Order: sequence, then C-alpha cells, then structure tokens
Amino acid sequence: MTMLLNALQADITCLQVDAIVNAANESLLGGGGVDGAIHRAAGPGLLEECRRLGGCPTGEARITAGYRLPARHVIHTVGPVWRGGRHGEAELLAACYRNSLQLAARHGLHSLAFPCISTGIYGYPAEEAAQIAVTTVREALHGSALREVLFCCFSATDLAIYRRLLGL
Ligand code: AR6
Repeated sequence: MTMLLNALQADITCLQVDAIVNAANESLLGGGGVDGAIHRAAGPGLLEECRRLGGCPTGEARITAGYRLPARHVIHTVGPVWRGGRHGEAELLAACYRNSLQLAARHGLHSLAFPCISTGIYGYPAEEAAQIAVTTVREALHGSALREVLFCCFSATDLAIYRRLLGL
C-alpha cells in the first residue's frame, strides 16, 4: 500500500483527518499553544474525557474523541521540555511520534496529522525536532495500516524545513 507523507501550513484544528495529534502536557488538562487551540475548537467534551484519563507521562500517548473538531479523534502526546539536549529529549520526542502512530494503527485509523511537537512553549529546536519527526515516522510506517501522515506546520519556516526533509 502506498503511504503518503506530506507537509502543509495550517491550523491543525481545521484538518479533516481520522486523528490530529495534540502536543499536550502531562496533566492532559489543556494549556496554551496548539493544546489550547484544540481544546477551544473541540469544546468542553474533550476536557471532560481528558479528566478521566488521569494524565499521561512524557513520551506516551492517549486517544480521545474529537468532539466538535472535523477530526474524528485526538491523540494526545506529551513532548519533552528542551533542557539543552542531554536529558533524553531526542529519545522522548521519537517516542511521542512512535506511540502516536501505534495508537492510531491500533484504532484502525488511516490518516493522521502531527503538529511540531515540543517546538513551541517546550523550546525544542525546530530543525532537530523535524529530523526526529520525519525519521521516526518513516521507520514506524513499515507494515502500518496508516495511509496518510501529515506534518502540520504553523509557520512558513517550519514548512520549509519539512519540505526539504521530505524532498517535496
Ligand atoms: N495548529 C498547528 N500548529 C500550532 C497551532 C495550531 N492551531 N498552534 C500552535 N502550533 P506548542 P509544545 C504550533 O507550544 O512546544 C501547551 O501549553 C506551534 O507553532 O503548542 O509541545 C501544552 O499544554 C509549534 O510549532 O507545544 C504544554 O504545556 C507547535 O505547534 C506545552 O504547551 C508546538 O508548540 C507544550 O509545548
């Protein structure tokens, strides 16, 4: 089966995919950045379901419904806070992508959109984060039922990085 890896510049809350990924924090109770935007667009049902999950450790992922979003599901993952790069940040960021893909596959989802996890409030350098995202997704997709993975960039700068890494 052909797998499509693509990058686009968009507000992730507008994407009509099986699941969008949320760059959440360990409480899963909302915050700023893309997390705040997703909760605002999804409505209060999302926070209610998140409360029942009881949090999520860094590097892991949890799935909920999408409520008022055009996406059917939200996969919440918690990226690492950048602390200079010698505190396991790369491995934890890779785990976010791997665990999100695994969860999507387990739920029979076909299309998934990622934001640039950890590169906003959590301070992960954009180029290094994008390299990890692309490498990890490419590796994890072998034998996966997923058909389409989108890297949803908020800025033109991020989009340029992903387009280069993906050869687009
Ligand atoms: N659509 C797509 N991407 C977006 C959107 C959007 N609507 N809004 C922001 N981004 P950040 P983090 C991009 O800070 O670094 C929250 O408070 C943004 O430009 O959202 O993982 C959580 O609760 C950047 O490229 O997430 C945590 O406490 C990327 O999304 C903390 O922030 C990630 O930036 C997580 O920090």
